[in-house]
Amino acid sequence: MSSDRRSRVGITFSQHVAEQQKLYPEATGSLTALLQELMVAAKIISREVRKAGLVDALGLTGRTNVQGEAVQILDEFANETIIRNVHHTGHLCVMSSEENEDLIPIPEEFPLGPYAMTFDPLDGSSNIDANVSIGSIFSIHRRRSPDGGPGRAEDILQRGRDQVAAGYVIYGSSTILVYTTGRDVHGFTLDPTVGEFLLSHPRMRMPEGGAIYSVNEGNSSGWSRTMRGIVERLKGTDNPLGRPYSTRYVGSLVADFHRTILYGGIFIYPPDSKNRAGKLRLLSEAAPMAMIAEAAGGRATTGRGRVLDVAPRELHERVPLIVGSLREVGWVESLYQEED
Ligand code: P6P
Repeated sequence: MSSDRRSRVGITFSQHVAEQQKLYPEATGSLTALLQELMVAAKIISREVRKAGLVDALGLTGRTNVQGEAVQILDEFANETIIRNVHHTGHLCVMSSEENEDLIPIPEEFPLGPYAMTFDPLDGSSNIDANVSIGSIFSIHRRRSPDGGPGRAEDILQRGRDQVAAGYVIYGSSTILVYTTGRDVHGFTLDPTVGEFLLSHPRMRMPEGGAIYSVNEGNSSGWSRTMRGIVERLKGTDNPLGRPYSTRYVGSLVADFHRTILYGGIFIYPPDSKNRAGKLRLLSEAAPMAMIAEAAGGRATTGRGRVLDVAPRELHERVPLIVGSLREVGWVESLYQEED
């Protein structure tokens, strides 16, 4: 590790974002402050996730969310924690959550701000009871509607390429934050003894190629012929690696993505007979992960085009996601183009 990288490792997230802010002359400090508040929420969620089994916080609430998914107790807790930690800060004009059918307005008693945030409060939550890594994902855009009044759908329904920041927190063997404001990708590990996210992965780079593919093959009967052919070739020798890839699949996007950005390879959630547009949500899952992947030197496509170029039409729109190393994602894209 270079001396520059080594000298920065261990600084706090707050110090880091304050330093990053200097790279943007037009910065007012509002995004920095918003990210810092978001990390307070992440620390609270991490504490709750870690002790969930002990305080009977596992299990279901009996409700289902807008996605028709059973809502876990921790889902609700994470959702409320994020909302409560940022809605009064004066940095946001509106929010949207995977757990909420409609926009989340900023309460009238609080000031409005220049940003709009979309988030998945606890992605992969169906894995909670099995103690499998889960995570929070966030995506931040600049407000587009006229200042003054409450934020609107147009502030949320923006292309991924216009995000000003994106990130995730993975609650695994340790709690790690990975975020980007578009230039670099940085990772921070929560040190519970001091209660701070400390820089542990400065300037993360997605390996140009990898030896792992990650997809839920249980859905393969509902895939397109092209997708079935791609996965068969990944298991053989007629692929960029020249030999069979290993397969890893957690079923928690933050875990599968985090492994991919560290080790390289490819993660795929393609359309299938149950999810004809794919299962992952554009605004709260695919677009933030795509911004991180591209900022780290990787690539993210729907199979038909760059994820970051997709113009969202509704809050909970779903898209196919093919993300990972340039070599593997580029190869998959070329096979899709042959299909056309
Ligand atoms: P499947 C979790 O529910 C999630 O939204 C993502 O975290 C994950 O990548 C995907 O769904 C897993 O879906 O159908 O493989 O269980």
